[in-house]
Amino acid sequence: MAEFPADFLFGAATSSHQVEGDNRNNDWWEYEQAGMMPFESGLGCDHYNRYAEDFDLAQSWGHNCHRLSVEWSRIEPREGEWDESALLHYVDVFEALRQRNIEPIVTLNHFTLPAWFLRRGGWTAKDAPAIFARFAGRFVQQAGESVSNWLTINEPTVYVQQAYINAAWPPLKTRSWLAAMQALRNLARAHTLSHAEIKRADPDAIVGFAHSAIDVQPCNPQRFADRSTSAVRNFVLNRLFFRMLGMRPGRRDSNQRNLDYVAINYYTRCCVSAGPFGPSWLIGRACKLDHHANSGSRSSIGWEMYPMGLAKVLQQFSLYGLPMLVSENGIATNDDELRCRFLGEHLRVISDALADGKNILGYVHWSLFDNFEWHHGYAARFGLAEVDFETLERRARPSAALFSQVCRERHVQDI
Ligand code: IFM
Repeated sequence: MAEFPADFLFGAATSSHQVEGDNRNNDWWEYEQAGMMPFESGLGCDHYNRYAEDFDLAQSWGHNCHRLSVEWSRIEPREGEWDESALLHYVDVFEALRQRNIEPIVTLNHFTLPAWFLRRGGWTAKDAPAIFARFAGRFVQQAGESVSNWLTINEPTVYVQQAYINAAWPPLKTRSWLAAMQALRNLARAHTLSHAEIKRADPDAIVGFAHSAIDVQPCNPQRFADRSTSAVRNFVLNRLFFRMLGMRPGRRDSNQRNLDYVAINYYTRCCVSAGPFGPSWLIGRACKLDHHANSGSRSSIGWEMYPMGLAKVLQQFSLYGLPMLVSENGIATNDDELRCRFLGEHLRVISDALADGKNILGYVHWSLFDNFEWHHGYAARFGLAEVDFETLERRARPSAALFSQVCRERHVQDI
């Protein structure tokens, strides 16, 4: 039987644009209204108004932490103009969690940007890091009293890929390699500056950023070319951003300067084969996986279930010598039995890692309930609770009960 310590954090995550609804001042909304995105977020899950009942659900399931993000475009709808009612809203949201004995883990930027910020160049603008840090400092000072666990930015490497390489998210750029590098560098700087601002406001706070970790493997380990491209891809996807923060595996003292813990969002693996010569030759091509004998079940958006990869990324990121938090992990599926299996297998990997001496603070499942899955719209169902998008009614899935049992009993049985 796999065990978890009494102070281990167990909870679920959401993000503002995916659940709040009616986020009219951000880049996504602008692009959605202009017909440039495949789906519209609309009313979302109306979490902006229903947060109290949603937190009742989390409390009833025994969650002791909850990860959510604040919507910068509500708080600063025009450059330099602050909306008091939005600030007070988030103060109430954090208080509502505290009243339920749920520790808030708050992300300051989860992909969406105020429309004005994107118009002036988004993350590629020279002064973007300073502007974000100004927002972070002011928000934490004015609304952050009941929060002591912050994540500055969600998945910077995913953001730059989707926004500047794949043309999937605003500003819909294709293969703009230079802009992508500029944005990534500015995101790293934004993290460092806002980390300092948060610490100035609350020296006891713990501050990280959420990293999208992927287990990168060579498609054919016997082929030198596959091994080389997979090493390069692993560096680009898993280590480059940490390097931009000045972090090196194995150097705890210098690593602690701008990061208090490593937050890992883990979903799947990627097998890489060397491709034909071209701009992306160095990072190779992700193979389709079907020809791998050990290929696992797929989510409704095609991601392979691969719990062993979580063990590998926990090992890889433990080398930074900081505590780790699994800040997202979940599966898009309508088959809740598969979700139960996914949960059980990933939780067992975490408890094995704990038994092996790894310093893991907690596990946060993505997501509390079904929500707006970006360019996949509302069809990708990640929730512990199902949402009926006609009535907005939430219905707990069996996986919510299974996870609840783990949260309460602090162990996971074989499923
Ligand atoms: O829904 C997203 C989330 O916004 C960031 N991490 C991955 C999730 C599933 O795709």
